[in-house]
Amino acid sequence: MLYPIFTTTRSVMDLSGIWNFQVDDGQEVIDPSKKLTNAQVMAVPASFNDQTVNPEIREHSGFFWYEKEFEIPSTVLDQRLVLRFGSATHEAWAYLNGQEITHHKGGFTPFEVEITPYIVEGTNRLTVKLSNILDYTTLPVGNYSEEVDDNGKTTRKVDENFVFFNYAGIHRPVKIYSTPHDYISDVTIVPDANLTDHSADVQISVDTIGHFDKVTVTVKDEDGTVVASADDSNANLKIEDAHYWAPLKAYLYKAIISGWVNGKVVDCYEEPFGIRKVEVKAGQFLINGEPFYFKGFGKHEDTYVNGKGLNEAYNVLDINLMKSIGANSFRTSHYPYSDEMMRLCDREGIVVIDETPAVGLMVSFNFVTAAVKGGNSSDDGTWRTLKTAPAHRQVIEEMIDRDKNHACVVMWSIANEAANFAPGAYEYFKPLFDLAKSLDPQKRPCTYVSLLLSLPDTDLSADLPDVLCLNRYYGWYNDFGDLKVAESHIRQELQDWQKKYPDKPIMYTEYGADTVAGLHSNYHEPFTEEYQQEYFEVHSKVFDEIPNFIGEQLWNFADFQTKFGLNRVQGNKKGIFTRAREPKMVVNYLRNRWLNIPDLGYKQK
Ligand code: BDP
Repeated sequence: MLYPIFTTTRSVMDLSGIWNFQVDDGQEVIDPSKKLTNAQVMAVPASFNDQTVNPEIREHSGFFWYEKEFEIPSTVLDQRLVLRFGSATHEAWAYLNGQEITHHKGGFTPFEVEITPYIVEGTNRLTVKLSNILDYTTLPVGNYSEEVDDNGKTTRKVDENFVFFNYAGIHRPVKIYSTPHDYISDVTIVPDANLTDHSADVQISVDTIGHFDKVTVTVKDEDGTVVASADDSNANLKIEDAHYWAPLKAYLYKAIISGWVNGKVVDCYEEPFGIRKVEVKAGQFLINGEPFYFKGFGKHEDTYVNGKGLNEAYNVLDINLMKSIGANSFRTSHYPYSDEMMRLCDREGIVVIDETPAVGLMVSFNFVTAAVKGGNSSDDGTWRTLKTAPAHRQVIEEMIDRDKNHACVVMWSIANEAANFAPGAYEYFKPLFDLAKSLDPQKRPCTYVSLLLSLPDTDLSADLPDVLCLNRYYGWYNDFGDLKVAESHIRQELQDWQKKYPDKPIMYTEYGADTVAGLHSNYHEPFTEEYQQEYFEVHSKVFDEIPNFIGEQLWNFADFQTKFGLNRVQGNKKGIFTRAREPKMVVNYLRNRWLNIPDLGYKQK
């Protein structure tokens, strides 16, 4: 799906700002053909939860409404008009002037609908009903229950089956963009870098709707010089002396696509792209032919007040902080991030593992890990219980469709911490890996990230991932406070994986210790800044011993909000930065380590 941009033939109107908002408590029937009667103000894009001081609204599970009135400039009224939501969490029904125009389920991917037939001159009213319900059919997975009281009032409850606050609302920009009636509907770019002569073959396929006499494709470099062009909607372009996109050394070309009628450009679209080669070979992760070492984070879209709503200033700061400590990458744990963040990473050279919202696919999540190790005792029933496969297929399609052209995306993560140890896991995941592989025009590697119950002898689907991505908490959820024992467990497990899959690269996609900023100890007590630093030191030591170990993405970039929990002190404190992005002590240690690890060529064999 194309990102809405201004071009010589298109314009974009942004509906960000103050909207009306009303919680649907079931007490009155809300009729979308009428104005909301009891609305309060709410900023968009942002989560609604932290904009209120009313705990009942903050914790509300169920339905809620947004509403915005706007006018359309008469200059674009003869154009094709499209309404696009960057995301609406988790399920949305949109009404324009009282008529339902679209419905979308899934809170982290964009959706759009042509609104030309519904728009009126003068004031238009956009009404959006949202639901933040998560259950065993949705991604993420929630434990859902409802109670009806004596007066017939239904109270819904979503207990997150994952560790982040179930923020909801209109999280990403709502835009109306115009195109001509005959228009460019999609662009797919597959750059193939020829490493021997430093050239590239770039395949650019253009989809159109309506009639064009011809479609032309022009590629410009960063100076605006035309380096290739073709009169073909399926162009294969040769670029000599190509500038490659590399980690922290981004280089973006621009494809300019024009649809022509009678010698005139009727529609025009521009897509930035990078040329780089990604391969997994002999236990290494190669970018442009050189072994890449992932240094970075699992992150969250999570900031004060905005919640999971787009916060571009934080995005910019986060990338600056990453660069300042020598990080080169992150995973979009645990859902696809905003279009805006992906475009920023393309531009800044940040390497991204792009993850679906498949988190919580383990019905026994939270129970004692030791109890399910090994054999049939590990059957927690997940794959007989969950009904997430259709949502999973849908989100893989939507994520790849949206992100397929991004140079920053080097790997797809199909899920986070599923019950890969439970019978049925392989059967569940095999078709999803096949789907992702078949949909991705760039044929990127695919992975899932696994939790501690998925060990070399218990993970039933570990043949599937191209890279073994491990979330491990030795020294925290296991071996709590005992880093000596933790060290030997980390080493032993990594050696076992390497023995079992000598050709698969291995990386840590999570490891961390909750740390309350400002808490210190002479005795390396858990929760202190000293313990956090020692925890990472011990891991680094072992990582450097394992030849196939190709990256460390710690948990988490910053402290973030969660539901209330016995071990959550105003959220998860595993950040190396606080939620306000202030550094904890360990940042200096990591900066020292990471600035001395080259992005390419660290683990030569
Ligand atoms: C892992 C999850 C991550 C959590 C982390 C933790 O993948 O989302 O935040 O543990 O508990 O299970 O800190």
